[in-house]
Amino acid sequence: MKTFCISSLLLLSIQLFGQDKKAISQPLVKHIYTADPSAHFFNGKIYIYPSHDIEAGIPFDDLGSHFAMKDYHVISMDSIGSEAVDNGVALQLSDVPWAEKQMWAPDAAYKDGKYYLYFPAKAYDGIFKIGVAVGDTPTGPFTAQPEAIKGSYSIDPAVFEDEDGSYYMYFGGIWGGQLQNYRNNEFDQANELPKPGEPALLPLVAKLTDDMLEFAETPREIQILDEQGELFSEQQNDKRFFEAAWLHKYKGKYYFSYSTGDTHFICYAIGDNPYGPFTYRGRILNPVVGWTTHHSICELGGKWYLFYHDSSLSNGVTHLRSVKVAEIKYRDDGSIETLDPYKP
Ligand code: FUB
Repeated sequence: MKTFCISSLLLLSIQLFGQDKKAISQPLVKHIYTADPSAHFFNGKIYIYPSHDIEAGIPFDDLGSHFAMKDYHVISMDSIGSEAVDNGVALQLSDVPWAEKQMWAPDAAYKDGKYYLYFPAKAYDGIFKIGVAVGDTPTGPFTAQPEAIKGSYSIDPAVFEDEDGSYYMYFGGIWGGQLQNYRNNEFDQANELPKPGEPALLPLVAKLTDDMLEFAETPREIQILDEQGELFSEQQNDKRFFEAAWLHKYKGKYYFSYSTGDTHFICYAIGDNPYGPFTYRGRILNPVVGWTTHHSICELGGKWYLFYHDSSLSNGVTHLRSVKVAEIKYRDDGSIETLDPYKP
């Protein structure tokens, strides 16, 4: 995630273009800024695990330092359209021994009576890692493990429970998310983004241990292929992975979805197992107001919903976003209809 001049241009064009357009959804809560929603249906209720955006007074930079979040709140709803309740602070930075700053996009999972909150943050060496905190209820409070997950790195964890009871974490994000500094799971500051014609960087997946606290295996790259079975190149930035991974299953197929970052789309690719490869199928969400786009997908009462964010409430301030929800529709062939977040 990164902010630079082109982002202002894009934002402006969306706002100008959007003068006669109306947002298809309103922020779920307006008393705080929330972003990066990971939605789950636990015990008959909807729980949303978002980032809690704040104005920390940190100047914009290309590393996203102005995304200086310090805690997590869990939002709950009885059903789509009902009141969204802020359940207060579920975990704060000062209670995470290994983390120094920037609590970015989290996710949560449930297993055997416990709830697990997964979150990225920068450790004291300036490197993003992914941590886990454990709670007895979906809204916390959560108690952080003393150390980050061994072998974890970068940002945007998304945890998927498969029907056989296995849990997998998907993660990774380039630019501010530092994925470009890794090759074969090893960090080297000298590593950079691939050149335009080279294969784009890929997201990672790792199965979790039975206790949900560690990786059960070395993270593996996830291949996202075009229709010819080729990997996308770095310059195919309207289709290649940037950040914000999510995995859901629909009619026996695995749908891997993600943000393209600097082109601001939420795209998806379909595969036959949790490790991929996944074949690109299209866009789920067109660009929103604000530079970042991030989402989750959840089935509720037989309908499918996209939880996403935009910066409309803050009049376009990139790091002050609001979580929204809209229904998505599948076609008979399993493809997803692209959602336009603003309609005439
Ligand atoms: O909220 C901080 C970062 O912005 C997230 O980790 C990215 O996915 C982007 O939404």
